[in-house]
Amino acid sequence: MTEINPVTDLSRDGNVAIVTLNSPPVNALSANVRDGLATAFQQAKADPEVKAIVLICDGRTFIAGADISEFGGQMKGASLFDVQKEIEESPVPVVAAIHGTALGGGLEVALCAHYRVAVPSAKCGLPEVNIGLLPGAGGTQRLPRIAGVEKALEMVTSGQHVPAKQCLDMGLVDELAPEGKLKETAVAFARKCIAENKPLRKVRDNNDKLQAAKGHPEIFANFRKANARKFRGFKAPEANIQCIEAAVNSASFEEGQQAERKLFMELMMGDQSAAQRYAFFAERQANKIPDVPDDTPTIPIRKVGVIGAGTMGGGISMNFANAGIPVTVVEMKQDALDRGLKVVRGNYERSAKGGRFTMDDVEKRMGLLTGSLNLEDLKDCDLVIEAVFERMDIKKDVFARLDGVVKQGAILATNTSYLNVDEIASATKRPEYVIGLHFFSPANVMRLLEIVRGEKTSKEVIATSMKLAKTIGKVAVLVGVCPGFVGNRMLAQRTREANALVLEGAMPWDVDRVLYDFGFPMGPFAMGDLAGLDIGWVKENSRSSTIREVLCEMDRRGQKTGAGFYDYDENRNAKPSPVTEKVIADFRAKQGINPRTISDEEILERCLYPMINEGAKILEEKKAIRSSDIDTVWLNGYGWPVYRGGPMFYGDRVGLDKVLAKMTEFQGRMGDAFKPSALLEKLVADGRKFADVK
Ligand code: 3H9
Repeated sequence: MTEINPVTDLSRDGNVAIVTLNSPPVNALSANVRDGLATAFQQAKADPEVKAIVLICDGRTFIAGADISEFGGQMKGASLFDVQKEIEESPVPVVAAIHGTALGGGLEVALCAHYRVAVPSAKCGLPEVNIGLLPGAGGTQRLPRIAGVEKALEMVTSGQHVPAKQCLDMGLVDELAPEGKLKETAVAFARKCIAENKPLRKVRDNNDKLQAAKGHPEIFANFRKANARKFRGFKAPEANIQCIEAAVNSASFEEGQQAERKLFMELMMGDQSAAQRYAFFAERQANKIPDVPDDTPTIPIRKVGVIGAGTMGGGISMNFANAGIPVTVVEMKQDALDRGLKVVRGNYERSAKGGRFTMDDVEKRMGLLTGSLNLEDLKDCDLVIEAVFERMDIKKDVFARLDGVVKQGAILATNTSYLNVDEIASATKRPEYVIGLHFFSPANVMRLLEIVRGEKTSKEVIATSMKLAKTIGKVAVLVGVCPGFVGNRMLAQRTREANALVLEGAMPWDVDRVLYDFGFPMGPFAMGDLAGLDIGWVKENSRSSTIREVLCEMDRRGQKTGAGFYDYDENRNAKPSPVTEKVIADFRAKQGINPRTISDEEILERCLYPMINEGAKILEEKKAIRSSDIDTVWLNGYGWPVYRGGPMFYGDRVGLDKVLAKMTEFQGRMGDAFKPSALLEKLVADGRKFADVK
């Protein structure tokens, strides 16, 4: 065995050379890895006894891509293209041995090998689109040559990780190795290449699959049309499509690769990829809690209790059943329990019909859910999550009772979206075991989990909650106790301004359009109609004191009644409503408001800058650990477009001086709701950004 460099070894098994990479955590193609690979292949090829070469990785995965943290800086050492050339031009066959994931540049390296062997649990993909990029090392040119144009389009624009068995079917992988026997199988495959004198198959030379798509521009037109909604606002999917088009229409592989290079560089230098790369690291950074080290002990969660079988409780329960953890769901009345479990079953059956899993899986998951009307049945749960009505007295009562029933050492969590977790904890004798687990609706779908740390919550309970979030596939962000925590606290600013703008002269559809064009999936008024305008509205107490109240009084309660802020047709398509327009005009007249024309620019600034300012207050009060955690909340729970990086990233990009100047102007015009936070003022005075706050 020869150590080529600290991350690369070269060894021999008879006449097969084995190049082994070991660069934790994911063998990303950093300068060291590229140098090691280039040198190892040169040395292996220079050895006259070597008749084939196997490339394999130690650790949990094959190469998971280029090293994203190097992007935007000066590239050092051998280029990825040098490495690929060493492999593809090898005079002896090269076999890539894949386990874990072969992603991005990692798959692009494997595609230069002459053959690929993988274990069944391995996955291959070109996920660059998810960080606003495209596979820039020939991936868009080689993949369609092996998988065909349609499949390649799907893979590069979705970034999906394709299981090894499917890769085998599409020719991306040549042989499956038994689990745990990758090295032996790859070496045996290499020996077969030698014995059978197998050709040095280069993917780049295989044009058959491209021929099939030549002269059929409709393949691309149809694909764009079918995905227009999904790709809205993003630059990378279109650039990926253009690269595959170039593969089909170029005179040579090199010409196609040049087109790929040009588009790659444009994306790499652009704002969207910078934002998406930031979001990638922000999400992972959120797992790091300065005073809760990685080796903090955790509590095993083998059984979960959920109180409440409503929309929220049902959705929360599904997360655990999906992860194979049994759940006891407690309701007060049998019919509410039956209804709740029926909704869960309906959700699962819909997924099964959509092909996401089998009907057997539906039964398996339902089998993990036990309904009960008795709190006592939660006594041996390791974690109980309360999802009852959002009222402090009710929550405290539930917690006091839980404290008496549930075994010592178990976690008691509240799903409150707004209330004071410390006050809830005070109803128990174990406040160190109380935490907020704020799921977002629909709880089985939304990725965000705000984990609310109470004053007394123990580190063990925090570490357990963070780990559990991973188990159930959530993006967790640790936040502190304050009204609305991070997400809803900032949202309240936007809601206030959206309503104020309508009073001053904008129409709900103007506000919605501006936010939709910014990249949100929908604006606040369309969202209100979807959720139901009558959430929290009580007919008897309604005094026509807001436009929303007036609409509810008219039975315009949103999509479900066919009308709300908008009018809806039978397919729930929204149209601006003349009725709402009149309601607004009358309301303004009653209040003595003389409407004015409001620019789109003002709408955007009024909706977003107070949110950014509130984010600054949250940071200042240390209710979030870092500004990127706030962004992670907004990206995963509130539809902030990922290509704009989150509100704090956006503030930094716009320039905090500009945000401060506008807030000061708004404060002068409209009062202290716009008072700039001390942190914002200080950062501007020091010429610093939110990202600099450590
Ligand atoms: C590319 O390849 C461009 C090419 O076309 C070439 C053009 C010329 N770089 O996610 P995890 C870190 S673009 C640097 O928690 P998991 C990550 O930050 C790239 N670092 O683990 C984390 O660090 P820390 C295309 C990376 O098991 C640690 O590894 N490839 C990279 O849940 C563990 O990550 C991709 O986009 C990277 N490429 O998931 C794949 N990847 O511990 C991106 C990971 O300090 N990666 N890290 O927080 C992934 O999708 C997942 O990380 C993976 C593992 C599925 C691999």
